[in-house]
Amino acid sequence: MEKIVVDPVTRIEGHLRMEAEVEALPNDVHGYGEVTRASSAGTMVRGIETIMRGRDPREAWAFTQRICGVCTLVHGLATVRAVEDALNYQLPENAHLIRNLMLGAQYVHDHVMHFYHLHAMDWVDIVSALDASPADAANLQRSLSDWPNCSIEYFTRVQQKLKAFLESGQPGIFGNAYWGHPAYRLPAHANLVFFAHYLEVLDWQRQVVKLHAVFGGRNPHPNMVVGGMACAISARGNNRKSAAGKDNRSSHALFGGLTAVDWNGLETVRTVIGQMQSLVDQLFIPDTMLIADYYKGYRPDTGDLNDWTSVGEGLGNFMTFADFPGTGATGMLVPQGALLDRDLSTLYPVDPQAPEQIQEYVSHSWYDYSVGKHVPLHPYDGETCPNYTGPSAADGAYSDEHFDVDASYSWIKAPRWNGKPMETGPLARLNVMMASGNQQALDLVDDTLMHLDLEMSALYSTLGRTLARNLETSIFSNALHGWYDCLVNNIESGDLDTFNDEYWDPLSWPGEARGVGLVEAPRGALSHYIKIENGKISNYQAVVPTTWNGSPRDASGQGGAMEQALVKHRVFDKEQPLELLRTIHTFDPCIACAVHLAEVKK
Ligand code: NFE
Ligand code: MG
Repeated sequence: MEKIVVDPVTRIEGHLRMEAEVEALPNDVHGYGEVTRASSAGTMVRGIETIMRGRDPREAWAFTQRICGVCTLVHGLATVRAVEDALNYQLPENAHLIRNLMLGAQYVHDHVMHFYHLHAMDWVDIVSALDASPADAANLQRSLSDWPNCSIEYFTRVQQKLKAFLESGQPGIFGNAYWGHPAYRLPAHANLVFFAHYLEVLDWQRQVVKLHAVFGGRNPHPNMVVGGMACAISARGNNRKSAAGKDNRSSHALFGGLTAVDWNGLETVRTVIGQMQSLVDQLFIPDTMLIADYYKGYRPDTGDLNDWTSVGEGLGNFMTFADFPGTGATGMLVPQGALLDRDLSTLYPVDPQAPEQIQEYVSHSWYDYSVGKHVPLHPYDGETCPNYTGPSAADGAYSDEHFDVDASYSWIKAPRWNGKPMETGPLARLNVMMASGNQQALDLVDDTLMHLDLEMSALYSTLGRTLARNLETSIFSNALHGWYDCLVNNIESGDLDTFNDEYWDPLSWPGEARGVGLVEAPRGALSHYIKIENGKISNYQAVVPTTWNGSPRDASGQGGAMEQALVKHRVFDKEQPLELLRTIHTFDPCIACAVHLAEVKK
């Protein structure tokens, strides 16, 4: 047995190390080996939870939101929801609608960015685009959709740009990859099309973040507020009274820093929603289908030894938290629940407040618990006591030394639902939506599998996880229109309320309170747990999507979804483990989130 170590894994947020134990392939198969066991480690410690103690719960969101710079909104949202849960807040409908719009826009932005800028180069060989015929690229683009940039001249210019960039001697973001690896299957002109889209999506991102700026003042890290949204609506530019008779602007003066949303702002939001929809429909989904078409099935004649629709499943256990209130038959666009062993016939209820249901282990993480290293804790009673026990060089830097996975090897804790490791994220959501009868989800999956000539089992794989992320994006880009129309209807009928100030004064709070803030973040189920005593935070714990997906082993040795997903992967070249990156990236791991402030080395 040998180990392949990828450290750091790039094109992710934060610091991740993956180790794969590999056995040699049988003599009749070319290539290096097959993965028998894998380990994932978060190699950065964060201490957000410890700095929350003693703070005012109303300002907590501004700290937690800095947990991450990719999911720029969700931790702030989880915090305000946790405080609102603890204090039994009722929110005005407009606050829910604006939150839905901001979270929905985060999904579309984040998923599209992940695909083109973080994941695509696992499938697309940028350097090969230099050899492409621009005419073939133009033909391919025209066959995919009505996207306007499809001329031979356009792809000629893009190719010249790529050539100048690579010849500059400073290829920057394209400098360090496995270009030329035989597991790349796309023809050169398809690679050129993807490079063009890489650049186009950079520009698109700059436009679509404006939605967050309109409602939250800026992006990343838009403003939030406990009790609603930190934006006052100024209908047609005057101080119209809300339906409740309150002056909408003055109520916001309570917390300062307000953003005023006027009709120009709402028009910007409408434009952004349209830009999101057309990119998803005309670029993102067709490109996803193109990748899937090339990468389904075995192609052992090449250097690609894996069928990407059959490797990379991971656990087959999925969990979601409910989100997008006021939408769909159940009142939540994403329902809450758990599925085990791919069985969509039983959707188990999930209660994040139940101590026996959600527990975090630190058996193989660099933390101690006062109750003992192998006893799990529910997050309300969670503890963050770092205890780094190596392996490392004497100065604390990482070396090539392999982890001792029987001891502690990660800064990520190991959360479990009813003792089981669960996958969260797009594949979990799509499955839970299907299990709960969401027709759009069922149709999307049916149509896609039929188009690609694949069975349902193909969904539980590396390519299936990418399909799930990209397909669900159309559910959210569609839903944005409905939330926008509802908000505009409310405003036109005089309802300008975005904020409930009923419990703003801490003197109105009980001596002790606790609550959980649940969000379905782009990467999966997110929960923040808060305990409040005498107006201050007495304990705070965040259990994050990548904490679930990227967890190390628990007390009984069960690994997390990413560890499990690498098993059975065939690797062509141990110096270029492209195959492992393909699957790791399908989880869109975020280690900044998972371990929640880099510790400055003394
Ligand atoms: Ni830092 Fe995050 C999302 C959250 S993931 S990206 O989505 O919450 O663990
Ligand atoms: Mg945590």
